[in-house]
Amino acid sequence: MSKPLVGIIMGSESDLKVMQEAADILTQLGVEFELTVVSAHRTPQRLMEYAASVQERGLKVIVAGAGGAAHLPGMIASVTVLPVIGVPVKSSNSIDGWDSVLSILQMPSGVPVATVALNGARNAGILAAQIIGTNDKTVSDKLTAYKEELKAKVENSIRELKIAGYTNTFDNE
Ligand code: RP5
Repeated sequence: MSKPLVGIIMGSESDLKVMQEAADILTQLGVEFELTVVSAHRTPQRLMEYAASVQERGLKVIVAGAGGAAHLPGMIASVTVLPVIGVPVKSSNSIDGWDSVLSILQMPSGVPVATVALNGARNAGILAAQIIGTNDKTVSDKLTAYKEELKAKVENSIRELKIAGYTNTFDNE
């Protein structure tokens, strides 16, 4: 096994049901990753040590998920210069998800976090792979094949709707 290039972290093990999707798509795209819990509020020392170690351990991108008062992605971004992708999680302590979205999204100038949609861990994984793919043709080829699959699914649903009898004057052949 080669060294992980993406670090997936989350504020609590309870976030794993969402964050697993980032792990799954990275596995599908052949990108090595590591995954652990780092809590900004419950283990602040670990947060600082983790963030300080990422570059020397060879990671290239961090995917960080948290819910409620979600400070983990922003605090990691405050320490490292690696790109940080934030995943707002709709957790048990979240009012409606907006608390987590805004905590991760509304970063001060100078400390960006690339924020995906609420529970959007799959997109976070894809974005991480796209960053890795800028310098890795194997990964970028897998991403191209993945996009082709997405296109084929849409084309298939267009055919099925036609077969089901829906009028569509746009795709008239
Ligand atoms: C956040 O609090 C975590 O990221 C999690 O989304 C939420 C709830 O954590 P638990 O109480 O389930 O451990 O810090």
